[in-house]
Amino acid sequence: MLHFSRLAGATLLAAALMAGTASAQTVLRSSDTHPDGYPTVEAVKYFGELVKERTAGRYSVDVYHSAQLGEEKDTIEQVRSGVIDLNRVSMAPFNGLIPETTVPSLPYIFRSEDHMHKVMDGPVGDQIAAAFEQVGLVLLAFYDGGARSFYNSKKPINTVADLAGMKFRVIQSDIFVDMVAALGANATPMPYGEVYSAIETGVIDGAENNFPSYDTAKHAEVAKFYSLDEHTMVPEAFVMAKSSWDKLTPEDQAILKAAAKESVAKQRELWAAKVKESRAKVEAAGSQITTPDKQPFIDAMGPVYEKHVKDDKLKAMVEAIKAVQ
Ligand code: GTR
Repeated sequence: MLHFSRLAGATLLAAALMAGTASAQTVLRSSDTHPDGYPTVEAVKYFGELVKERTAGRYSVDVYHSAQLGEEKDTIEQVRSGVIDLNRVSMAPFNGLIPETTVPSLPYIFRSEDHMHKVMDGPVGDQIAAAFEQVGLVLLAFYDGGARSFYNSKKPINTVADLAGMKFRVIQSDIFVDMVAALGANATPMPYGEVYSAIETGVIDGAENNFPSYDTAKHAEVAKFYSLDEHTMVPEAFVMAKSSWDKLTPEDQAILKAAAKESVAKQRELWAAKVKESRAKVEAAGSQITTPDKQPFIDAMGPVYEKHVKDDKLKAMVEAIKAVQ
């Protein structure tokens, strides 16, 4: 009898311990400036589902979309210090912090989306990913951010000369400031969330972004002239705090890496569909899209390359990108 109850007790204890382990859950918090449903938000959610499934619920991901945790620059600091675990941001705001991110942010560095994919999926992409470690981050994935183009509330832009003296909000990166200056216009870096009212009140004439951002941030409502100059194709970055990463076992790290990789294919699919949907939506709502000859825009970019591609490492990266067919 005594023996039996001891056994029962031990079984109960083991069961309790197992239950304890099974219910030990870590929720990883992830930030995104975009609203729910946006391809980057959905891709990170998909990543989270895979992680939850493959770790039997030990890890899950909560996506704080719509800049609930702050504007991009602030959330970059939060993820670096480990206040948040994950972050999906453009690569451009990293330009001042991580020199290697300069290269894919350069104007007209990519010939096409296909070229960009080949570069980011290849050795140059690996080199850029590795550089994130310098600032306390682990790069989990590069996502598509399409091509960025100018839009404004004043007039259609068909030539570089049409931009003269106009005022554009740019993403917080010196490359973007210098690019706009090289085109004869004025740049004001400001957080994404302030752009709508800055255009509406006339503080700026316009901004620059891809169709899904132009649409979902409602900038199309206040700036109906969209000019397809496609000046940059800067990819998005999905990063994890090194401090959160280091808490994972090597097995769990492998699970996260694989899930992130799978989320890239998903994001690219969602992205392609969203670009079409957003373009159709803004056109139906009255946006006027012009398609300028890109060559004069490309020709104006010399000073940007001279200033931002100075050291041998970056020069070699630019050459390596050009050589990718
Ligand atoms: C979008 C990008 C965002 C943010 C935004 C901006 O294209 O996906 O992460 O950087 O542009 O211009 O601030």
